[in-house]
Amino acid sequence: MKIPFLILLTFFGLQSFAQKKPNVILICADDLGYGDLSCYGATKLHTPNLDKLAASGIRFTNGHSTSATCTPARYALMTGEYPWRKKGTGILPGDAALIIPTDRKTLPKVFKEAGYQTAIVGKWHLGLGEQVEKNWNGEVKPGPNEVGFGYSFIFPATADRVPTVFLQDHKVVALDKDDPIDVNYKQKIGNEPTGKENPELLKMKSSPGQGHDNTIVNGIGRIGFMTGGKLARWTDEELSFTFLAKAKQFIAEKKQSPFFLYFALTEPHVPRMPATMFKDKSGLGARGDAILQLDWTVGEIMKELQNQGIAQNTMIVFTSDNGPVLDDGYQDGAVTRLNGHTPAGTLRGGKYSALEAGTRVPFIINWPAGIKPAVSDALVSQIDFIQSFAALLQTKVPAGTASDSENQLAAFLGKNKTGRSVYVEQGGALSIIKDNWKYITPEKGPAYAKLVGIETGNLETPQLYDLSKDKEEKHNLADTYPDKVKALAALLAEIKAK
Ligand code: NG6
Ligand code: CA
Repeated sequence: MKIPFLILLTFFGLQSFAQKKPNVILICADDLGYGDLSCYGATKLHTPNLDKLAASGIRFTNGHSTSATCTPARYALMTGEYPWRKKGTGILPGDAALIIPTDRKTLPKVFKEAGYQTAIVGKWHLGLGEQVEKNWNGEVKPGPNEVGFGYSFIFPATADRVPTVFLQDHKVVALDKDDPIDVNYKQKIGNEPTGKENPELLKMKSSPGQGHDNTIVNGIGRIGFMTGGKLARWTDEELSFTFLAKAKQFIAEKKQSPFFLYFALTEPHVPRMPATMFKDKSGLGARGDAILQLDWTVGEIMKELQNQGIAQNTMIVFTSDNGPVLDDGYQDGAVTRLNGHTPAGTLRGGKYSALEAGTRVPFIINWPAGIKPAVSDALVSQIDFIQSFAALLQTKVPAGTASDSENQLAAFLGKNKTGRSVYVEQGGALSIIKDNWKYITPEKGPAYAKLVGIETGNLETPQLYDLSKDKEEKHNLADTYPDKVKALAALLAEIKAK
């Protein structure tokens, strides 16, 4: 007979422990694919820490972000709203303004209002300040602190975009008033070398036709132009160590009160320039090495929770913002040294794609005091975090906000095996999934994105897949079930009109 863990705890007189609000650490990787971890079937790469997290938690086989790129996926995670409802939620440049209204209910606000200490450490990519033109040398706001994080230690956009600096709360870290920072995405500023003009200065070449040839920082050509802030610029090799140190510090400082930490890691997004201890370790080039670094970082967090004595009642949610890409702008061995590794597992597509690998990502929830180890096929999504955590913490999300988010707490805790019945995915095209049937809307444009080497899912006629038997999307059944196509198209139109 199986006795639920919470009842067991009560039986042993540990009721107050069982009822204590858990700490929550949401770890979001950047561009990690469904097949990139050994617990998801990878055989050429070994990720022992994430495997351990999965084995002692719930490993979801049908866990999703909303979108096949970063900004929209993270917008949905924060707000519980489908990003395609709002203009300007595409991949943001490094100087973009904040795209989340500060009066909106967000995931960190749900925690904050329930008495949690909240923090973000890592990649932000949801814009900063009220406008594009901003002074990077003063207080840069509004940003993460204004949308619900009590503490923030971030980089603004992506590792391949300027400004390549950290911001702590509202300030660039290690700012030098005699060397002010300026950023421009329209034209070159200053006299610093660029990847285009001085390729001989690069330690990692950018890929032909994929940009990444503007200002050179740390031997790497970036997207966008930057001057000044020489002391403030990060060293890519220690990016993750820096984030890890800040995350550990927050955990140690806040361990007495419940806390919510959004730990937004940069691996394995480009440029992949891991620390020396991971260089060449995977045998699969820099992308494999970056995944080993990611796994190690997660292991360090798990160790820290043990050391602080709070591992039992800390929930770790691990996921990724979108699917995998090998060549996303730099020649770093990801393609040439792949060695048979399959970043998307058996799925079709990848980052940018409407096919499953665009948004179906690794998804693990571990909470020793609250859930039993399992593998779940429930359809779960990051868009449901806000309503589900509000339910867990017994707080309310006002009507009219987070309106695409569902309370799927039971699925997240392994008590419900189905999860969502209806879900909309965003690649280039929108898709709708209902009861395991997936309809991809007709879309013009190339079926294959050559530069990044990914199937886009674009087809000018409808696509219909039965994911219960064919999550590989090999058999387009649109002609066999025209009524299903019609019904799903109508349902999508209805959701869009909401
Ligand atoms: C693309 C970049 C890619 C990456 C991506 C954002 C080019 C040619 N490609 O536009 O390198 O930065 O944007 O990735 O510029 S994401 O994971 O943040 O969405
Ligand atoms: Ca991403």
